[in-house]
Amino acid sequence: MKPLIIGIGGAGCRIASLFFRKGVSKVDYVGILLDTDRAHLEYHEHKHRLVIGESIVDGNGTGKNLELGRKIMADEAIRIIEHIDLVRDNIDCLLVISSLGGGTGGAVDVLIHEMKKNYMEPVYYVGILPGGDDISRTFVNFSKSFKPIVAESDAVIPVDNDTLRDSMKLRGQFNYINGTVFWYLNNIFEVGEYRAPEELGSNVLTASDIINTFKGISTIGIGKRKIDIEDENLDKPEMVVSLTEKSVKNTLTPVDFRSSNSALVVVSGPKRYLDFLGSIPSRLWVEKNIAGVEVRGGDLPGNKDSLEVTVLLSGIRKSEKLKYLYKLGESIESGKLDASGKVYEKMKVLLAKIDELKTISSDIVEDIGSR
Ligand SMILES: Nc1nc2c(ncn2[C@@H]2O[C@H](COP(=O)(O)OP(=O)(O)OP(=O)(O)O)[C@@H](O)[C@H]2O)c(=O)[nH]1
Ligand SMILES: [Mg+2]
Repeated sequence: MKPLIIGIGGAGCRIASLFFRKGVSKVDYVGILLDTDRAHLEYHEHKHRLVIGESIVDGNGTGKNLELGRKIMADEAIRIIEHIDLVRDNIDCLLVISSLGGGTGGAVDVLIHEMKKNYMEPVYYVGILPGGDDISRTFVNFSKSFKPIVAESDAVIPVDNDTLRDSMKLRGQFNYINGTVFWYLNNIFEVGEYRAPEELGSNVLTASDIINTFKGISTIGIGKRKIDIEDENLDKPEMVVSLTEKSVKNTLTPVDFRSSNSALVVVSGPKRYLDFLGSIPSRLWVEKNIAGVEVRGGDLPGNKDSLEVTVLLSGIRKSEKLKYLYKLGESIESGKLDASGKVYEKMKVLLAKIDELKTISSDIVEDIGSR
């Protein structure tokens, strides 16, 4: 499946750039990078770059000012669409990547609205959630940007930096997280991009399987296991099921995977591991464990020394983390929470409480939607 990737703002451009590297994927990714910050944009080598809002912020970024970002996005939407048209070639979808807490990145609903008017292909969105290291302004921006972006996009994948962070690392967290985001998304986009008959499993997925699955709030999970010689005698379908269970707990943002409406599983690994039942055990397990009944599955023989189960979960109705961040942003904005205080400390305490109170979790989409 070939997306046209649009990286916006600091975080969005850094993640999008990973897709434009040569030889990292079966997919021939195309796209553009946009930022209000000239210096940040010039750092990237990609050919198709566009500084936006120069007449307003003179290439200096918005400084987390969402109102400014919105004004710029509205002024520049048509010019951006013209640039998208320059790289648009045989694509299956458009994918916008940005941070939900940035002044530039949080303003993309305006652009996505314009894109939906111009293109037949679905428009997906990947958004970085604010987290532990961020200033309170980013939480406020998130609570203002999330709902309009969900409303404009065909599907949204939130990315939780706090979950994906490597606790062993002191530096380079963003690089590490961005690499993970690339890996997870690329596993899904490689579906349908077959180069040789040997790559075709017994159940073959195509781009339309993804399009039919991918709707509303979504996430991707991966369960992976290196294969040892001793593994050859183990029960392979059982191994696939256990990696599936791992994958739904190992997603880009913590969600209640059981509340998903649709899902797609891709099982990849050495052919001999897929010959018997392939992705079927994984698909059946997901079917049994999510609310919806729409589950698609396929296998990708080929690669490597490991068995990998990638799950795309869509139409998610519950995520305590999203709900919590949304409320946190609102509380700071309304002055209920002291914005100068250490947001993260409070967040940790509250998250612990939420963990205890999981039973009173309610529907995030309806909850946010009813405001
Ligand atoms: N995963 C990830 N998160 C990032 C990265 N850079 C910044 N962030 C997060 O993104 C948010 C800040 O957004 P930026 O992308 O820097 O903001 P922007 O879209 O450039 O908007 P401005 O306010 O105009 O600079 C914060 O929540 C950061 O923690 C990155 O490279 N990777
Ligand atoms: Mg910036």
